[in-house]
Amino acid sequence: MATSLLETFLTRARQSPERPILDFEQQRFTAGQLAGHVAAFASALQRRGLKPGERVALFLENSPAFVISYLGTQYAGGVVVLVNTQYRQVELGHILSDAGARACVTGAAGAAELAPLKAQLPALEWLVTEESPGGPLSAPVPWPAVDFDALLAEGNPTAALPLPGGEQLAVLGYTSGTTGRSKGAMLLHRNLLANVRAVTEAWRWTEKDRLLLTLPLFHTHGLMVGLHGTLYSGGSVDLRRRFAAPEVLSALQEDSSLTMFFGVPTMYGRLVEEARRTGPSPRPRSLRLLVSGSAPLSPQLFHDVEETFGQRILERYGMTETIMNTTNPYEGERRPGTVGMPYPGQEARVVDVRTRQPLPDGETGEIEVRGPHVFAGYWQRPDATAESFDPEGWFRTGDLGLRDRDGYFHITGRARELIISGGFNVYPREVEEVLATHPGVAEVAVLGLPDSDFGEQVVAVVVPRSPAPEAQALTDFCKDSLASFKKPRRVVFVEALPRNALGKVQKHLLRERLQTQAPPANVQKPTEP
Ligand code: MCA
Ligand code: AMP
Repeated sequence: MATSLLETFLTRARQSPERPILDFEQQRFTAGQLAGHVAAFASALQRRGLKPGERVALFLENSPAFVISYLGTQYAGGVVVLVNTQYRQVELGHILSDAGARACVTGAAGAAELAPLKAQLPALEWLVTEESPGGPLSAPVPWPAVDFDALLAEGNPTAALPLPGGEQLAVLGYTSGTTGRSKGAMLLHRNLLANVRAVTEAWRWTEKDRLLLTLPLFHTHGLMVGLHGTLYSGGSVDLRRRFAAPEVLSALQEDSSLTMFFGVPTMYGRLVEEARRTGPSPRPRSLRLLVSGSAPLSPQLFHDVEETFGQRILERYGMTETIMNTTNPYEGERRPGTVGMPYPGQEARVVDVRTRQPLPDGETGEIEVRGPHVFAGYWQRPDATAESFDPEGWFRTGDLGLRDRDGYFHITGRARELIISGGFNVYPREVEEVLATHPGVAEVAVLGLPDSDFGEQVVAVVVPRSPAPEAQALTDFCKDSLASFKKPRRVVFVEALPRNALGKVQKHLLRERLQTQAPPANVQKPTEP
């Protein structure tokens, strides 16, 4: 019995090396070719001194290089650190130094973004640079850099290296927190394997399947559902650099080899819009499964997708720390507004937020999960780990919800302050911390408001210092140090923030006020609080 997904992939590749596995732009890889590149990458890393348990950061867009580096790092015994390509200095500096990454695989743009962080990253020794799409390195970087293809050429494609054990650390997935900087969720090889088994079983994923994958590989949804499922089932993947609604819609309508598509609600909203714009077209026949997750899917969008694609979308619920938690049934009824039931072999329950006692069906509390998919804790954060688990091993998700009488879970809110914009998470505090350092900002509160495209949008409510800054200046200020999706889409100036007797900002009052005020643009002049 395999102890890692990596082992399953390598075994399958040995058994059927000619099987097509990955398509990307004009490139095609059979399982045997991919496995050869993975072995070459891994053996080259080892030759260059990577030791088991050492961290390699991937700061890369979707590409075969991502897939090869991901599996190759694990095959070398290393730990993959996932980094969103939109991250800027604040997030990058923190994640790479916290993880103590020894090497980083990136493109030209990523290397340029990293360069000013040299002093902050003493553990980082070298870079692997992938040429496309930013072209070759245009400026010198303060680390030795080896080209990705040159690194592959250094390695041995037939190397048979020791396989990682199930208890070994495979991935650090950074997840933001309400307090302080983001934490690295430690996922072990056995977590990855247990979850991919559960997902492929629940969705009847087989070697006949072909997935259209446009989700970014640096997050759980694209990587640990899309890519892992493909590798485990023996199916194939049509991997795209990014999501573009016109291309995805035509592929789903015209490419009869595709059987599955996974996305966040924003993607489905855009596909429905695109289908309305282009007019009636044949309904895709081969497509057997559309999956939505990472953010709430509205019942309206559920019905719009059904009308457009003739399919009831399957909504599921996951987290970086736990990969996938619950899923609507593949064969049974997929209910809009619900996230279904626990995957096979996993547990979920709802507890009272104060007493932590389990609640009866129908009552709202915090969702907790338990099972072999749940991570091993936060990297070098025993305090945060201890706070997240109860003594019986239940993990506190921070999501509020209920289980209905039929056993379906519903997510009704969040116990933590989290904005989910287009499937990307934004913690108000990290945006507040950046804005508070702007000389024109006396006080600031950041919150999420509904958005028709992204589900929620980041809004900053600012008490300015005189002279008041332009809203655009504050947005640009955020973009300089944080991922662009975290920048406020709307900046509202007020004279004071509403506070309670303890001095805590009453965001619910701000939210109520702002929701009743339609924004004339993304900029508003100072108004009464
Ligand atoms: C891009 N922009 C955004 C977002 N995405 N702004 C707010 N929210 C967003 N989600 C901004 C960019 O910063 C940029 O701003 C401008 O939009 C255009 O950028 P572009 O890259 O062209 O955007 P896009 O292609 O339209 O992106 C939309 C997207 C993308 C395809 C929906 O956001 C996306 O791939 N989302 C999926 C995220 C995901 O995989 N989440 C799973 C996490 P400017 O031009 O001003 O710089 S895993 C998870 O949540 C758990 C485990 C689970 O259950 O799955
Ligand atoms: P991340 O930290 O990026 O792993 O995001 C995990 C969070 O995304 C969860 O804790 C939920 O709040 C949210 N999430 C994931 N799937 C769903 C879903 N189907 N419906 C509502 N929220 C979801």
